[in-house]
Amino acid sequence: MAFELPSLGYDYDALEPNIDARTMEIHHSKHHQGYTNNLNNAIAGTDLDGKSIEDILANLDMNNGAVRNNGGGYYNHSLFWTVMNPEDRGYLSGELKDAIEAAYGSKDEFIAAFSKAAATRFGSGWAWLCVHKGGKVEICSTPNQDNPLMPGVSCGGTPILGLDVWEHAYYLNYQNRRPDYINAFFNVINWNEAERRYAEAK
Ligand code: MN3
Repeated sequence: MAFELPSLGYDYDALEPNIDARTMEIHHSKHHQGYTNNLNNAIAGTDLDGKSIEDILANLDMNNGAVRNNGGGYYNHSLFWTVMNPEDRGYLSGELKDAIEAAYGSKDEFIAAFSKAAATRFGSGWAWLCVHKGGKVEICSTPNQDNPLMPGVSCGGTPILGLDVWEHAYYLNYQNRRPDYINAFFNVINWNEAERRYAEAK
C-alpha cells in the first residue's frame, strides 16, 4: 500500500503573513509530493512495503539513502503541517507546559533554545522538540531529512514539534533571513496538536 500526500487541512494562504501562500503551495504540492513519490518507489517490492512510516524509520538501515531521505521527508513534512494551525492555535498548557518549564525554565527560554537550534543548523535540516519515555522533553536538530526516530540520530525520543529550516521552506518570502522565519513560526504553532502528541508519546 502506497503512502499518500496528506492534506494540509487548511488553505495554502491560511498562514499568511507568517508563511506565504506560494511557499506553502510549492512546499506541499512539489517538495512533499516528491518525497512521497520517491519513498513509494524506494520501498515498492521490498519488505518495507506495507509497514507504517514510524516502523520504517525506527528500523531504518541508515545506509539506505533513498528510504532515509524520502522516508524522512515524508514523515517530517507530515508532522510539520499538523503543528501549524491558522485558526485554532491554542496555547502552551497542561502537561506539556509543565514538561517544558521543567526542562527550560519558562516558555520564553524554551522559545530561545528552540530558535537557537533552528538558527544554528548549518545548511538544510530541522529543529525538533522531542519527548522521551517518562515525559522529559528535549530540543535537538537534525541535518537533511533525518529525524530523531531514526536509529542513533540526534536526541532520540519522539518528535512532537518540528520546524523545517531548509531554504525551500522560507526563501521566497524571507530570503536569507532565517531568524525572521523562525520567529514567524511561533505565531502559527498549533499547541493543541503538540500537546496531543506529547500525551501520546510520553
Ligand atoms: Mn521542506
